[in-house]
Amino acid sequence: ALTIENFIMIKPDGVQRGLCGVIIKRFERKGYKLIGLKMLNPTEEILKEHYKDLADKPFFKKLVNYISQGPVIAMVWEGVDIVKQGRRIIGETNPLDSAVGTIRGDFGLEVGRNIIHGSDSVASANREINLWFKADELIQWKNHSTEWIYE
Ligand code: DAT
Ligand code: MG
Repeated sequence: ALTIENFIMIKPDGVQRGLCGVIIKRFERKGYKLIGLKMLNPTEEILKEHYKDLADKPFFKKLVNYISQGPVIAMVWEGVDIVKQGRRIIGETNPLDSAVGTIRGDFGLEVGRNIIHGSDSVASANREINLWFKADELIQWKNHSTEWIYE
């Protein structure tokens, strides 16, 4: 089982609505390991870099304004298949298309208030982790449950 890392961010609506605990719990209970976490007010600069692939989209400015209201919770989660499984835990981009049981499916209604970000590939996860975190902000630790989560 190949262990990888994923960048997950609770957006300002998730923070304001008091969903941080339940969101973190969904990754924790699945067996993933939290190796980085911080609250911050993101600058427009970092958000424009983070979402640079969407710079030409008509919703780009609204998207950056929404998340730059802050604060956000930026996290790095580690474990097998965390990028793909993270997308499954989060749901579809539009909360109305997201299955009940996913974060967006359970807690959201609009694409412009979809609560959480998760990287869409291993390459973008690595890019986003490097954008949001310094190396010394990632904590390598041994979870005592590891041998009861992994065979
Ligand atoms: P995701 O967050 O599911 O990876 P994305 O990377 O395509 O989705 O887009 C990033 C964010 O941009 C998304 O979470 C919400 C916003 N967004 C995407 N498509 C949109 C649309 N059609 N209208 C408004 N906002 C949109
Ligand atoms: Mg995306």
